[in-house]
Amino acid sequence: MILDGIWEFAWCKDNASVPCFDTFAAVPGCFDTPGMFYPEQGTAYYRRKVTAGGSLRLKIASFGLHAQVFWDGEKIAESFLAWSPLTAEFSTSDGVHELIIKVDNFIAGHPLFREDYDFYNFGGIYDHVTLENISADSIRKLAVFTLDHETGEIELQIESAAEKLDISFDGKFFRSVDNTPSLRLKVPDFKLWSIDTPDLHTVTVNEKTVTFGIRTINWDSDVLKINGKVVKLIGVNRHESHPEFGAATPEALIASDLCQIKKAGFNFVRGSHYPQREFFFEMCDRLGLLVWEEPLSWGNCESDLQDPVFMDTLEAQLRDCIANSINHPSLIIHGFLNECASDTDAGYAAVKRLTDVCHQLDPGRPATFATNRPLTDKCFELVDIIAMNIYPAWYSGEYPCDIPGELEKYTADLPEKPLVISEIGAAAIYGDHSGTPWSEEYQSEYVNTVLESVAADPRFSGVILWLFCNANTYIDPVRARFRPRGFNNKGLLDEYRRPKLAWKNLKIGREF
Ligand code: ADA
Repeated sequence: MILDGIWEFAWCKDNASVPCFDTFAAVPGCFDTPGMFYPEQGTAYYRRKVTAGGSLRLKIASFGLHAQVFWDGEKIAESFLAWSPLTAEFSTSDGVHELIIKVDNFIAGHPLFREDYDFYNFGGIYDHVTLENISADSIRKLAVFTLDHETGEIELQIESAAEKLDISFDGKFFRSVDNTPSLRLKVPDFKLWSIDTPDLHTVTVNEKTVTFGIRTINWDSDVLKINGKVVKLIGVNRHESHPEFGAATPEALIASDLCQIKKAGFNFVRGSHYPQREFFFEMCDRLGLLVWEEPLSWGNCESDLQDPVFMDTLEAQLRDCIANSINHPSLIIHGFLNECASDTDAGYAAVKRLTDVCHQLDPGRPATFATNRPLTDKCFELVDIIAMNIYPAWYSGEYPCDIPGELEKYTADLPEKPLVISEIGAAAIYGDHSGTPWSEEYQSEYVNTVLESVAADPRFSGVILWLFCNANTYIDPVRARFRPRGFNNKGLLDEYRRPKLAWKNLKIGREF
């Protein structure tokens, strides 16, 4: 049962006041968008009646920043893992019940979010709220791993108390087996998933069906391969953000963003800087767009990396990301810790810990983090891909600057691993045609020079432009100098998806 819709709504400036339900709000929806309480921090209460009974699983697919769930007045779940699903399993009598979701967007005291993060973290319920009946025999986990793209051999990992497992592929019965946690088999009549032919399969085990794709990723030299073929990533970073909807972007908007990205010739999207929604992955699977997902973090200094609460919460979210996204063939890179203190011992320990988690839970995908200190980084030996955020001719270097020359600085003396520019870009204010930095012309020329330079340089396995479209930031006197209008203006489109010259004149080379 999907519980989306218009719920009763109450807003409090603090966490403790008694809520007064004097209006209504949409679920999914953010409460700190301009039509609501932007840019205040506070607590929102969403309330509705639900007719249900038995053993239930309630799921809030994505929220921010801190959520608590009350069923008939009793707290049944709480989570600080913003952007990840929150689930509660519980039993209740048949009848009509009261459901309240309490969400706040306080930054102080949050285990993962920090005031200096360079994006506005909206408050609210970002994605569907669902309720389903569960039984003791329900399939609790069904994960598919491609073992061999030539034969279509896969491994199924299953968690269930059911005695027998009935397996079907693409709706056709395949085999019944005794309960087992792991099973290797060959998918009948399999088709490979790739960027150009994103063919998908379904597997059903008892009552549960998941969609998956058969493809392998290989990174044992200095190139990346998908299904044995070298691939050069050309992509954009994307924030889940829109001035009217906040992070609760409608699925129609996500679909249109991703279709435009694919149509423009890109093959890759980095979900910066938090877990991505299920719908986002479903679209990328169908479109043949490759994805980098990462848990919530940004620019973390040594003290964060040494803080057990921060690190434990981050690891918990990384584990969740991997478990939730494991079946999506579009997901090809597990990331974490964007621009952390990776030139320190604390950085080394943190990157090692999270890389080990990725390798343990998912040996079939490479793990990495985006560094902003490529010349002094200590962690390249730990990760599978070297990924660097660099901003020549924006934060460094003379204007207009020799971009190919700048790129060369970063390629010397690196271990033999695929090398990707995980962020590069320049800001442009929509409508500024002065030709100087901050103009559409400057950004357009910059972006095409970057694309051409990376295409021409075999040392790079890809480039991920910063940023698909403008995204909200917090507004304060210091930020105002770098984030005019309260936006990160490096979008190739503006925040309403109006294309700037850079998008209209994109030149994506054939090599990609
Ligand atoms: C960093 C960071 C991005 C954004 C970008 C910028 O590289 O990873 O989130 O802040 O800089 O626009 O300066």
